[in-house]
Amino acid sequence: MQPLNSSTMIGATVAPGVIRPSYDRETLQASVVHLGLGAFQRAHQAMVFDRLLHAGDRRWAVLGVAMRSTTLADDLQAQDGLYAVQVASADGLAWHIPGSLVETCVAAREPSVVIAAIAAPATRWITLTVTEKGYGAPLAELLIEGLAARFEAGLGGLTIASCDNLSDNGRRLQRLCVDTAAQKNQALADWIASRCAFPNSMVDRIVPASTRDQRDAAAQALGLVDACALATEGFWEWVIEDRLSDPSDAQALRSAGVNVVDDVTVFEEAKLRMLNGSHTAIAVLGAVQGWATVAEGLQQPAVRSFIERLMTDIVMPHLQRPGLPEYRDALLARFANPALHHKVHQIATDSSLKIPLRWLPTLRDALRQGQELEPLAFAAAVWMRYLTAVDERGQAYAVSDPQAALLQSIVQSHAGDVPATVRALLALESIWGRDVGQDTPFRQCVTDWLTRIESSGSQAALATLLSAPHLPR
Ligand code: CS2
Repeated sequence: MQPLNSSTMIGATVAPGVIRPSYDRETLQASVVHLGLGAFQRAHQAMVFDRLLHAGDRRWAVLGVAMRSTTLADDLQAQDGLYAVQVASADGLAWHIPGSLVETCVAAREPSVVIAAIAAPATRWITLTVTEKGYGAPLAELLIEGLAARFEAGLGGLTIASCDNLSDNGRRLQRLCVDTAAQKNQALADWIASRCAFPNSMVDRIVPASTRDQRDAAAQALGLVDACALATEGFWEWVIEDRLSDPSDAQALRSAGVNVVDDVTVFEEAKLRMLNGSHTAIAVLGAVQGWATVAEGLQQPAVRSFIERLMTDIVMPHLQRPGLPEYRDALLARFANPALHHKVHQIATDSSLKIPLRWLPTLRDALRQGQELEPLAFAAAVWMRYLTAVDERGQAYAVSDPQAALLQSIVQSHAGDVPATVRALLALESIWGRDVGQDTPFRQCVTDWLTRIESSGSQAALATLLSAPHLPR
């Protein structure tokens, strides 16, 4: 079987029904630099840009930059930036080959390529999916070097759009860039602040990491070997703040289905707390109980009821996005999509950085207003059980988290003493804040749940949680 690339794709070998670029890719020049090449951007922003290219707007071709790892970038380069995406919706399966990714590179291996791309006259946008832990000095240095070259060449500013699951993501990135630049060159910092636009944005599409099965399915559907094939769901959403360096981009994005709004806050809060908050709860519970995927967990009525209750009773009362009951029901259906093999351990990765964004705001609101928070206290206890790195069937697993060593040493040093374990973990202010971590009733609640989980298992503890009367809706 031949590999997927520009010439094999054009040949008659690709199976009928596969949507592929009908535009000329040979002469496309990248005008978007994407930092954080991975599965998510390739099934989300890259497919939006592919729509714009299909519509004849040639300004959305992408240079995909992997921050460190070389495999994906090199595999994609060998395939001329092409890869297949299996889209699994209620209507069935469809295959797309987006064409917007025209080049790839690796920031750690060839930083000068990235800097030159940021400084290239044709570049108009930088998009980022560098994950929660990516917003530090190395990212800022890379961006600043590119932007400094742009500034010195007298070129225009850029739209720099963070597409990570962080609240206020655009403003955070702006502060990081402007503050870092100000330490070197105040004129550059002023230019970045005034000429570059950092829109807040909310991006949503469930995109599991690519698997061998996925690549086999792609080979079957395409008749070509695709080392970079992906699977995703039909649903996608991109809500972006109308704060763009070129204001006419708002219209272009809208034509491709992007929601360009004055304020993304209500969308971002709903997504982080409902979708991502539930995801993290499902992930740690799944890891502890030893099931593999989100969909597998949702098949259990108790897990489904838990997540439904978490969203309805605890999270929704503090949100403003319109149509929340429908949003919740759609999420439950998305989580249960059997075609998505979304691994719980993938989502449990970096939980110490995710909890403050996904659970803490809800806990804060609930405590402030004296409202119920039992399901999130249960989830917090499950996370603590997760840190032991052995599931309830006795299988060991790795806790993948930048703070894993600290978290696991806390759990080990207090083994057998639940109140001390809970006290020590809740004292970590970077995760629980001072207010929530030091709240005595909350601590008591988490202690009770962890005691139950340790004595009778998470399944029995969950049954107890669900047998308590529901709050009036
Ligand atoms: C997930 C997200 O891995 C995770 O932490 O919660 O990647 C989630 O699938 C996306 O945000 C969905 O838009």
